[in-house]
Amino acid sequence: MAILPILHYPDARLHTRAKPVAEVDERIRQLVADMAETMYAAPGIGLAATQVDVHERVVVIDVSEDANDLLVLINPEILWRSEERVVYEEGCLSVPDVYDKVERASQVRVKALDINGQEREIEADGLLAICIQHEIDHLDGKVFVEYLSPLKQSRLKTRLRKQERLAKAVA
Ligand code: K1U
Ligand code: ZN
Repeated sequence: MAILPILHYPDARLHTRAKPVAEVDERIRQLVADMAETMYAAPGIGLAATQVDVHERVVVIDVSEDANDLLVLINPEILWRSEERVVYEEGCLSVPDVYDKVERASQVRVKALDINGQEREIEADGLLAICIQHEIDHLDGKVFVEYLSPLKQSRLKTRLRKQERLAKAVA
């Protein structure tokens, strides 16, 4: 297993649309193991392959209190979203130390392959529903800050580019 480097916004590679996984084989199982280790080490409650510069449709999520209930979604598709909406202050491992409110569907039904390549359907609400939508956005090349106002996005980009320059200068 390995901890993988996470891309940081505004890296252009975060806007790549991930391709479907053709076969859930040993290579994908190794990717899932590395992504889970990376998510738990961060720590985070989700991670999409896009964030580790792998542009295939793979997501890991664990919203349990004890971080011991890993959910693996391969080629996830949202089949249904509730009309009811919820606002949550989201974070993102690709946008460190930034939290802001995002409105999303409060419930979703999702179809995905599991780690054995079996098709599963799950219904989710609460933080799991929010996290699933956040991670599928990553696979579609969308970062949560794109839901914020253009002014907030532009200020954030300027601040994060400056931070990245400073970090490189002292490294
Ligand atoms: O996709 C990611 O960048 C992971 C992200 C998932 C997420 C968080 C909140 C709302 C929607 C999606 C994170 O895990 S950010 C870190 C975080 O929320 C957290 C970290 C440790 C303990 C509890 C939460
Ligand atoms: Zn994220």
